[in-house]
Parts: sequence; C-alpha cells; structure tokens
Amino acid sequence: MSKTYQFPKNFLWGGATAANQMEGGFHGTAKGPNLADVLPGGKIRMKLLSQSGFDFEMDTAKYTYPNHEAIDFYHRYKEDIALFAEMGFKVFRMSIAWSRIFPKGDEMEPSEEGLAFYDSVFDELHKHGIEPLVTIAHYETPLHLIKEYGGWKNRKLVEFFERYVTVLFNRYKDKVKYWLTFNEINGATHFPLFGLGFSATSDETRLQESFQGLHHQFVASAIAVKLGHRIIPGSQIGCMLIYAPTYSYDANPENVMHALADGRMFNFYCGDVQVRGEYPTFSNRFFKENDIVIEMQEGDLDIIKEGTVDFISFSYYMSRTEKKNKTAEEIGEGNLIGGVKNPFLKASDWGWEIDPTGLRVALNELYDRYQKPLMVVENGLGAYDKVEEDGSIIDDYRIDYLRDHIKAMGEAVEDGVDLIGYTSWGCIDLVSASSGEYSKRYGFIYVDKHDDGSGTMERSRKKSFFWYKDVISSNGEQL
Ligand code: BGP
Repeated sequence: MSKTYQFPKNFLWGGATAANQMEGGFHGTAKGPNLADVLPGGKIRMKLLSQSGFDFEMDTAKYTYPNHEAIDFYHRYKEDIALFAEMGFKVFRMSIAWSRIFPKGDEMEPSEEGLAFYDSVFDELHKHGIEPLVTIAHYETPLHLIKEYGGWKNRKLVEFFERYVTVLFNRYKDKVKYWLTFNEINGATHFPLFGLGFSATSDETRLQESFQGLHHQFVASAIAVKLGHRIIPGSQIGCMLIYAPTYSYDANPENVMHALADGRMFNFYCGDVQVRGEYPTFSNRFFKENDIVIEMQEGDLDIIKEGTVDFISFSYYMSRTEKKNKTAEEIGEGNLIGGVKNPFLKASDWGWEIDPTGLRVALNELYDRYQKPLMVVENGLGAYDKVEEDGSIIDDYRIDYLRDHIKAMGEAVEDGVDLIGYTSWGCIDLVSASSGEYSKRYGFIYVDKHDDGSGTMERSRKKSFFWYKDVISSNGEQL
C-alpha cells in the first residue's frame, strides 16, 4: 500500500494565474498597455528577455501579441471560477493588472472601470467560498512607467506603487486577506525586463541597474506591508520568490563553495531583506567584486525593517546544479536560471529539469532559515496536450508530475515545515510568460486556443481536473 500524507487541516489548495497571461481585455476597456502587451508570442520572446536594449514598441506586422486576448478571462471569469469551484479550490491566486487600475501608472485618480472589474471577480470567488490570493505586481508594469521613467530603476516608481496599493487595500479590504507584493522578485537579476520593467542598458550595467531596481522594490514592498497591516487588520502579506535549490555538481569542495555562494545570492538575497528586514552580509562581497553601489535614501533601511512579510511564498519548477568552471556543453538547455545539466534528472519538453525532491529541499531550506509559514504558489508542468477524438485529454504526465511534487510537500510537512498552501501554476491553460505560447499548457482546464491565433476559447476538463478534485476533497490523502 502506498504511503498517505497528512496535510494541515485548513490547507489552502488551489490554482495560480496572472492577469496578463489570462485576462485579455486589451481592446475595448480602459486598461492601459503594460509590459506584457508589447512582448511578442513565440520563441522570439525569450531572446528579447535575455538581451539588452529592447525598445518596448509593438510591431504587429512582424509579431503576434497573444497577451492582448490571452484566454479572455475578462469576459469569462464566471464560467472559469465555477470550474475552479467544481474542483473544490479553497484559494485562487490571481494578480491585479496595475494598468487596469492606473492606465498610465502615474495618475492621481484610479479607473473606476478597472476597480469594478476586480470587485466582480472577488465577489464571484466568495460566492463559491474561494479565498482570493492577490499578487500586486506580476510582470505587469504599465508601459508608460517603462517608457517615461525607465521602470524600477527610477525611484519615482515607489511613490506610484504606494498610491496603487493604497487604492487596492482601501477598496478591497473586506474582500481580500492574502496579498503578495512582487512576483518572483529575485528573478530580476536574470530578467530585469519582467519584474523591473526595463531592459538593461548593456550587459555590463545589468547587475548595477537590477540591484538598484530591487532596492526600490524592497522599499515599495515594505511600504505595502505596513500599509496593508494598517488598512486591513488581520491581513497576511507575503513575499514571492522564485526558488531553485542549488546543488553542487560533485563533492569537490571548490564546487560546493561555488554552489553555496551562487545559490544564496539567488535564493536568499531578496528573502533576507523581505523576511528579516536586513540586507545580508554575504552580498557585500558580491557588490564589491561586481562594482555595485546601491543608492539609498535616509530612512530606507528603517522602512525595510518595519515592513517585513508575514509569510513566504515561492514558485518551484526546477533545481539548479552548479559547477565552478563549466563548459558550454555542460550548461543545461532551457535552464532559465543557469547551472549545468544534472545527470540524475529528466527535463520537460521545454528543457526544465524535473525534480520533486528539490521541492522538499526548498521547503526545508526556507523553513530552516526563516521559521515563517510557507506557501507554494506556483508549480506545474508545461506540456503539449492532445485532444482525443471524443474530446477528452488524458494528461497522465501532468498528474504524475503533480503527484510527485505533492508527495514531496507531504514529506516536508513531516519534516516539520509549516506549509499553509499550494496553488499549482496555470490551473487553466493560459499564455506562457517566457515563450508567449498557448501550446505550453499547464492547466487542469483545457482552453481551445492555439499559437496561430485559431480556436474557440471553449473550456473543457482534462483528466487531471478530476484527479485534482479528489486530491483536494481528501486533503491530499488520495494522490
Ligand atoms: C513563472 C511566472 C509565471 C509563469 C510560470 C511558468 O516564472 O511567475 O508567470 O508563467 O513561471 O513559466 P512559463 O509560462 O514561461 O512556462
């Protein structure tokens, strides 16, 4: 008989999404354009994300822009939420598109149309007994703030963000208790375009610009935490990290030290600031060796100290394996956050290494370090799905992936980790963030929409839909 796992009684099972990858509603609404609206669909997107000098212009003759329509959640949210409810979701992670609330980002007054839309979504969720978990900034910087101000490089964004969150907290104080400030905040040094809303001036300036932008986000996040606690008593406000446990390629102490140093700069730098309220000492050496100087204003460090988060949320897709001197052949294809190929792991069709035990490692490392409640707010398998003649979708590969990761969480709970919830990524098929593809599907719910723009947008239940429903109703005992 296979082992069963005990998850805490009020465990928050659910699914995760982001506004720009799901809503659409670009045309015919008051929403202003944002970063995702100028990112083309297809493999070209990754190239643009990785290089310096992107111009943030749309070229509709050359490219498609799938985020404009996405999966049209803007008009179909009732149907979608009913399907989430059918699976038994306790929580639904979504983001608010900043430019739907402030179309340009620097206005004094918000858009009532945008605010009303999210009111309706939250009401619909509550109607079904689903708790919203809201990301305030998920790769959706308003385009005007990018073009006019240079994104988060510019300190002015702290002020605009403060205005934005103040509006959100006041408006939704009776509807939203769980908030996350910046999605995958530590991904910024790899892809400043996504989180920080600028393209590095050059490869040489990328680190300096990114760490300065991150400082602005730390201050903005801490201000949000303080405001949230004041405006919404009892609210729970978390940080959101992209976490990849970093293994040494072998037992060579040089490689072990390299993996440790590299891994903590990636995994712990932002967490230390947002959870402990202090810059870690290990970053001093990194800054010195890379000529990075962070400009701070008086009082910034106090704000950071006073605005520490209540819980830690993170995405987990893959681990990372590090080696001091790596050759081009050793570098893993598709491994977005660097490292070398791990000979013990298989990878997805997009080259993302699959490592369920890595999730247990991640949970233990984070809990050992911070002793704060943890929540896995993204995890899942991007895969090509096939619709059978009778319309069914037999996604056993997705079920296997999720089962193994949920088991790893169960082990971590037994290890003593305080884990409060799990929202698997892309619970309904949506537009991929890194490749702008519809064909990279994560959902329990299939959406009939394709990379060439065809499709009816019709929703259908995959095999994993029924499986996840049983997982939730048995509180993780039936896997
Ligand atoms: C995370 C992002 C999400 C999401 C996910 C899967 O990095 O927070 O927005 O998209 O990765 O990535 P992708 O869509 O590129 O497969």
